[in-house]
Amino acid sequence: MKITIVLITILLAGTFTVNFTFERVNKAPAVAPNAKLAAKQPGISSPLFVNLTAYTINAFVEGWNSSAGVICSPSGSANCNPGLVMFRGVTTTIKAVWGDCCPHTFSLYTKGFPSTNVFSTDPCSTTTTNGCVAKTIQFGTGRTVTFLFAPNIPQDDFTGLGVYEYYCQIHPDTMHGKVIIYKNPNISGTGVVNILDASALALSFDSTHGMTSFNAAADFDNSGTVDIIDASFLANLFDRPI
Ligand SMILES: [Cu+2]
Repeated sequence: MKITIVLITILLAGTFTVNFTFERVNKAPAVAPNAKLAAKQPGISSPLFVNLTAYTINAFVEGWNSSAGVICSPSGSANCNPGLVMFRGVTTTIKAVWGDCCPHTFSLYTKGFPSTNVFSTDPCSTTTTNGCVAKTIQFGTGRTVTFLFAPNIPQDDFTGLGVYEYYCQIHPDTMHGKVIIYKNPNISGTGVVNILDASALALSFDSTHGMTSFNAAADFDNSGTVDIIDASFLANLFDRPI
């Protein structure tokens, strides 16, 4: 009975969301489907959504997705330095578009890494635990660079979402946002968030780590419990390719 209710809830929510909320690629970016959850994370606001695994972001000294002469905080646009959403193990494509006077980089750093310690000479490694994880080349006039990355966090340690800081290494004070990382909602590996994934979540619903029914893969936010937050997250992404 419980499983049936959860499944029906997910399907109804998913249908509603797909029909009324999502924007397609090439339209103006919409607020991410999981924006409410993301916004609860400290320092994260206005996640952008192009499609589930692709973003385009504009590089200005004043801040990512700002514009020349408009510093992101406090006067910049609402989408300045947007929070980006990624999924563990899923390759995300970020196109960084040069926008102004100066060269930039798009660079990922570990959670909480301070802007004062970011330098263009920093070496980057995907195995680093305190510093630069990966970066693009410096890109200047007229250039667009494409950054591909598949995060390997969060681990199944039940300490919450994975987080990276993204910086321009040349302008880290102003060009700084957050990447938040969920586990892949496509548990079944079919390439689409579908009924198989909803079923996996339903079977584990209301369980906590340590219980036999607990499925860490369905604990998308890595909270240690498969709960309504995970169900809502899946519902928001239902029917989406990933
Ligand atoms: Cu820059």
